[in-house]
Amino acid sequence: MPVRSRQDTTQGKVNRGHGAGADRDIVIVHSSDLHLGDVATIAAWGGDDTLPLRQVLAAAGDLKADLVVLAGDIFEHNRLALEFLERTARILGDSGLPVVILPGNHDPATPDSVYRRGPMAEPENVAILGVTHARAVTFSQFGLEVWGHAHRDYDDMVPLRTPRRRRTRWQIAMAHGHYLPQPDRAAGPNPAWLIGREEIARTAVDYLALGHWNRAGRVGGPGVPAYYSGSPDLSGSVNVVRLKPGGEVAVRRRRLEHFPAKDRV
Ligand SMILES: [Mn+2]
Repeated sequence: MPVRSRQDTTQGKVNRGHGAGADRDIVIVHSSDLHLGDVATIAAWGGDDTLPLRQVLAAAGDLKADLVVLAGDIFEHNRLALEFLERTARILGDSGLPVVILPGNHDPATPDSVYRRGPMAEPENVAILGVTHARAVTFSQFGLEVWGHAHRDYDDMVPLRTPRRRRTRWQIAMAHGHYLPQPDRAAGPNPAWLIGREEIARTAVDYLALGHWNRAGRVGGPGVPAYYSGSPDLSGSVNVVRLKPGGEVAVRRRRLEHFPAKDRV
């Protein structure tokens, strides 16, 4: 495998789009929790083991999205066969869409991760936080930075620790964990990877792309737009984020053709 930079730099990799400009909306498609390789659900996908990924990318293609962000648990676990990783990497590469992946608790960026063992990090249009980029990816043509703390092992951690200073006009964060308005981490047994309302506010980002919940929905306070996308097969949708020239951020859901919504949002 090629040695990759772990620096937070602007570089050619994934630094592409549909012809930039601050004079039009920047369109971002957000999904998470695809759990590819989960044998229990492949049957529900008609035996098609990459269906959720292709559905998300097809929606992004239809929308002429500038960027796709996948907020963790793209894979069910880190032991998946190389053949499957090769197939998945090819689907991502062939999409031609810039994609930023944040490893989650099911697919953390361990030394034997799905993101390191196979070719997942090889397509030019794919960036993986914690693997190809330590903490942030910059898309200078959009004046946009995407940052997030990857899961790097199976232990608990604070997904929104140490928010990153804004360096660009637009800033998006990604986090994979469980929202609890006021987490008290000293108070005994808690779900792991807690994300609190104040931590969300402190990011001061234009959009926070969350993963870990299978249902879609907004969390946090009235300031930062913080959304779970939900999993494709439960939410039946992706989140579509539009960064508008006037500074407004619009978020809506777009239905996926092959996944009827089950979460009644
Ligand atoms: Mn998860």
